[in-house]
Parts: sequence; structure tokens; C-alpha cells
Amino acid sequence: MTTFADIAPALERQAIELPSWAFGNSGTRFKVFTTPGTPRTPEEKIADAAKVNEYTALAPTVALHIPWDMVDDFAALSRFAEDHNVKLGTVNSNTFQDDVYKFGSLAHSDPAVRRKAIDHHLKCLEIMTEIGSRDLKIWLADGTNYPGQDDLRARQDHLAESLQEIYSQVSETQRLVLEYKFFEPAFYHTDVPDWGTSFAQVSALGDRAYTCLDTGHHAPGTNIEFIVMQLLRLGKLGSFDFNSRFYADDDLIVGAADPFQLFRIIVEVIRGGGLEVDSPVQFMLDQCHNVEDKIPGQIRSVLNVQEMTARALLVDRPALTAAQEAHDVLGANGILMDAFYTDVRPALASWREERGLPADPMAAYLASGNQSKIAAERVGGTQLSWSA
Ligand code: AOS
Ligand code: ZN
Ligand code: ZN
Repeated sequence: MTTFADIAPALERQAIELPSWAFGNSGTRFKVFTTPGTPRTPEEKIADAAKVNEYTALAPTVALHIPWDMVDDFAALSRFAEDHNVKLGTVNSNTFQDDVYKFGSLAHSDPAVRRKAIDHHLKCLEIMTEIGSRDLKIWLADGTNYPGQDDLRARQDHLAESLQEIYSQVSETQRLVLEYKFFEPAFYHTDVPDWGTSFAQVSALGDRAYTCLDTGHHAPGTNIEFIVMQLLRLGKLGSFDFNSRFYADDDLIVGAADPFQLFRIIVEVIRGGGLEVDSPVQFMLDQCHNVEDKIPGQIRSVLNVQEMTARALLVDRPALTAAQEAHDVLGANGILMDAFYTDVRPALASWREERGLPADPMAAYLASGNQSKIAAERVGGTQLSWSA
């Protein structure tokens, strides 16, 4: 029988990186609604991320997006973050907004376009060195819309060469993480559609190249926890982009659509050592808040991950192994479901209080008045959106 005291050390070291872009306005192709108090600068995005950490102690780092978070002085931005008790984390590249990338970036047929895309990543690595960031995360919008539009094989070769050049500049203390996505914005094929392609590409690069698994980037019905198991087994699961989806890449609050799937994923993370001290797995959110307030949206998200982690840690491993070895099908399933159905919220509330945190971070944040404070303070200027 696993108790809450047994799982406390693992909960203690849980860290979930927040994406700076989650604090900007976002929407669908139909409308982007604005929220009072939305950040107008990268500093304000970091200050909002720091609020999430202040109330939860779960989110000590903030991921940047270049050029959305481009500033003149990254050392100053880094100091600003540290003054707010957070650090700058993963740097996300962006080769999907410029007209030159209409037909691709690192996989483009034109060497001049590939050069520009590679240089952008080299610039990201320079910024990472300046701010002490470990991970360069690459998500590519590259792909085609119609069969025959381009040469799939040649594009894959171009991608491999481009990644090789970028990887050659990744320092000993840095990593390259390649995200996959099965469709969108390209609809016929994407150049990194699945974990297998990402795995093949990063394996060809070397030890400091990993795969990023975004939970929203699979076809409906995909057994994502199997992929988690396999990538951990192969030593190539570098990071998660957590979110949830009902239909496509919805980027909704993690655990909102399918809490049981999140539980199953975290069970495999734990089984594969992904929560251990020296684990290579970086937990990150990749979400947008279209209609809800952004800071509470992120607070809810990290709490969802924490709650599901606590439940997954409560799985009675020795009993599960015994049931599995005995081929006790229903017994094994029952042990897993017992953990899933455990309400860990009261125990987590006391655990937080023992650490000087609010028992209910969401209620404490809402009562703090911060939301009306930032709405009153942040007048003038231009609110940032998800993509700027
Ligand atoms: C895009 O679909 C990917 O999920 C990216 O990880 C992420 O949303 C993007 O980098 C933000 O622009
Ligand atoms: Zn993502
Ligand atoms: Zn996505």
C-alpha cells in the first residue's frame, strides 16, 4: 500500500515549465477575444508566469518564443525573471510566420530558405547561451497540402542536413528537442509527423538530441502512453508539451478533456523513470486560453498535472506487478483504477499548507486581487497575442 508520505519526495521536485505565449491573447481563426490586463511586453508575460509559481511552487521556469519574446537585452530579461523568482527556460524557434517559409523552412527545397531557417536557430542558440537555457525546441510547420506537391524523400534529407548543422552548434550543456505533429498547418503531410520520424532524426544527431511529445499532436484514439513508454525506453523523451484536445490540436487546459489519459501518461512516465532526479524529461505546458483568464488557466493546468501525478504515484506497484505476473487481468486493472479514483485533493491541500503555500492556490489567487490590479495597471500599449 503506497501512502501519501511515500510519494511526497517525488511531488516535491515536480516542475512544470510555462509557455510565455499562454499569457497572450489567443483565439481561433474566427476571433481573438481580448482580456483586460493581458501582457504588452515579454516582461509582463514573465511576471504573470511568476504569479502561477508564487501560488503553486510548481512552475519555476518560463519558456520563450523567438521572435515573439525578442528583446534587446536578454541578460536583463533573465535578471527580471530571477527578481520574480523564476528562470528562463526552453527557447522555442519560429520558422512559420515569414512569407519566405510559405513552402517550408528546414526542409525547403531552396538552400537559401534553409540557410535563413538554420541561421534563425543559430540565433536561438546564442540567446540560450546568454540566458543559460538548456533546450532548443523545434516545432516545424513544414509540410505539403497535396500529393505530388513536393518530393517527400528530398525534404526529409534536407531536414536531416539542416538539423545536423544546427546540432553542430548545440553546446555540451544544451539540447535540441524536436517536436512532431501529424497535421496542421499542412494538411497532406508534415515533415515531422510522428514520434518515429522525430526519433529517427534526433537519433542521427547524437546524445543531446531528443523528441518532444505534444499531447495534442496525435490522431484521435492514439495510445499516447505507449509512445511515452517507448521513447523513455529508448532514452529519447526530452520533453512534453502538455495540453488537451477534443478534436485537433485544441491547446486546451491539460487534463480538461481526458483526465484518465493524463493519468495513464504519467503512470508510464513514472514507470520509465521520467520523474527521477536525473531524468531528461522536461515537463512543459503548451496551451492557449481563448475565453478563460490566462493566469488562473495556467494555475488550473499545473494543479491538474500535480493531482494526476499524485494519483499515478499512488499506484501500488508491488501489487500491480504481482497481479501482472499472475495474469490476473481484472486484479491488475483494478489496482490501476483504484489509484486513478483516489481523491488526492485534501492530502495535497495539507501538503501545500505544510510548505507555506495556499491550500487552494486557485482560490487564493482569485482572492488576491491581482487580476483587477493588472487590468488597472496595464492600460495603453498593445496587448500581445499568442503569435506576437
Ligand atoms: C504547434 O502546434 C506546436 O504545438 C508548438 O509547440 C507550439 O504550439 C508553438 O511553438 C507555439 O507557437
Ligand atoms: Zn507544442
Ligand atoms: Zn501544437
